[in-house]
Amino acid sequence: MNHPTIPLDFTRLPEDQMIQQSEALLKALTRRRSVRDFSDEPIPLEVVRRAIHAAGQSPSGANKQPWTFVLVTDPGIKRQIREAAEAEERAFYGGRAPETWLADLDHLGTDAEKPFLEQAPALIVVFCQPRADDGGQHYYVRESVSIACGVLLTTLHLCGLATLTHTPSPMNFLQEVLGRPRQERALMLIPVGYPAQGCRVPDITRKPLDAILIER
Ligand code: IYR
Repeated sequence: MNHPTIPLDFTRLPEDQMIQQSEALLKALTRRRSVRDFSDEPIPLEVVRRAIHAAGQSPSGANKQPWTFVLVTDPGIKRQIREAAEAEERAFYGGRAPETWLADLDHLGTDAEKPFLEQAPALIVVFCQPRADDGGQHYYVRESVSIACGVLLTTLHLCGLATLTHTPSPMNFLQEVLGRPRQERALMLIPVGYPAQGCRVPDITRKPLDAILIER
């Protein structure tokens, strides 16, 4: 066993600062909402690139970092993505989805129309790499990439940008439209931008802490 190590770069915070920070982050994250009505106003793309860089710091199985983020701003590519996504969504809403699933979506007011795929100034398509380019094995791929998506959504929110996690299913078309290698699989499509003027969101609540936390 001879693996190289370096000293951990860790900042020990005073307890009052830890508490303050945890309260501030909870407050900020309580205000994150999925947005489906975007302004077409441009956003600072360097913020998005840096958020992707931050997401790339996530832990991953055997540190294989099995993710690719494709940042799409080209209107022609956005239109292609919208058209292909809406074709899948029409099949979903038009019969592929079970009645119970559609009933569960009713309160969100979603349908097969996805104008946000063109309105939002940027789309981030997150791909999983089940294997490396050279055929090497990757591990816990969906877990790893999902963690990176969480970091990405959180970072974008804290940097003042609205997002949506959109998952048209199946998402194979994204691989084709974006020219990604065969082994990559799209996991999530994330429109990013400012909310449209007067944007409204579904009236939903989150579970209270005592409904999601068990302490032993
Ligand atoms: N992918 C579809 C349907 C949909 C599914 C779930 I689960 C949602 O939380 C929201 C929507 C769509 O994007 O409309």
